[in-house]
Amino acid sequence: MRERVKRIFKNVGDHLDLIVLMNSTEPHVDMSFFYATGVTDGIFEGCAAWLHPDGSAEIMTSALEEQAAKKSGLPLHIFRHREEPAKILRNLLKGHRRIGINAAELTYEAYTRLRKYAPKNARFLDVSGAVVQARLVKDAAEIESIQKACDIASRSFEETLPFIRPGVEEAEVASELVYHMQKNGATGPSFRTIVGSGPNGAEPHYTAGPRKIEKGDLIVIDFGSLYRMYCSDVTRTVVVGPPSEEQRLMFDTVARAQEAALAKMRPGTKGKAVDAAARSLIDATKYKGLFIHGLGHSVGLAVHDGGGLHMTSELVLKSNMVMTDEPGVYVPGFGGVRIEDTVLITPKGGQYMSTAPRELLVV
Ligand SMILES: [Mn+2]
Repeated sequence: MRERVKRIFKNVGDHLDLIVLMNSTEPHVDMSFFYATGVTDGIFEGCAAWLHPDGSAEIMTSALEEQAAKKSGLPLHIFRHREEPAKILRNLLKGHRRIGINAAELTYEAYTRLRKYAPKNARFLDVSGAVVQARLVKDAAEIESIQKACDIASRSFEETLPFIRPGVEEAEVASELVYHMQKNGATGPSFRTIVGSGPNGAEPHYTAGPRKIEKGDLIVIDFGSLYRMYCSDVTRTVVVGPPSEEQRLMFDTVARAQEAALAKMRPGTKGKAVDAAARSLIDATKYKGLFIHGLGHSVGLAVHDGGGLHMTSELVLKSNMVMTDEPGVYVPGFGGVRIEDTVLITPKGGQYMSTAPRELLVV
């Protein structure tokens, strides 16, 4: 993980003595802790990673997570009761003057503790931008985990398809999908599974509820799995029974927008140009203005892992970034269509990592 730590320091530019990534209580756990240490299991509440400019790192961990932390091969500072971290923090902060913190993920309470135990003349600097920059470009191990998360999600979706039929509740479809993902080796879902049937599909961030699926529904199914702490993010829209002309047109419009964006997903392209490729296509149809969110986002240790591809995005794509390509059209009261894939940026262009069938599936 030395390279990852070095990359964070390099992105900071300024000289720093130390970077501290400090976790609080779930969900206030900084995923960068796992990025920098390479730990792939455990929760690590109240734990911290100490990063040094030479790329080395140390972990302050509770005894609860000692075994998971050991696998990192990094030096450990283990605490067994509540009073111990104070002593460890004071020792580890000693002699450091310029200390980097990931302000985007550090709670104010944890920051106050760091201040308390740091030398009086220490200065804290926010390095969250440098951390995001480092995490945006994935290394081989990260790509391998995301690919596995995509494979599990794709396969589980196909296994769930026969279960989707009139009379089944959205929530039942969601649980069936999560069941298959975990059975296929996922640690769990990477976010709350969305199954939006009929009019519910018009709300992009609807989750899943008691509505029973009806004949003629479009169903937006947005899901992903977690593998070795890495996420996948996929959306498929299915139709119950033969699609109407309107449903087919909506679907084809979104499918063409997704392809148009994919063709732009190559190194050197700005996020806003990728978004525009899909948006201009949709806005040239009767669905103008109904693509109401950004085109995509980075995926990694978090399902929204940093940068995004949207109308004003200045983010420049680089090889080995992993981004979603997820245009949609939402017609209030009628329903929605979204098609989403997790995409690896390669020197030759965007490559779908998720492989679940992409055409309009009739169930
Ligand atoms: Mn997404």
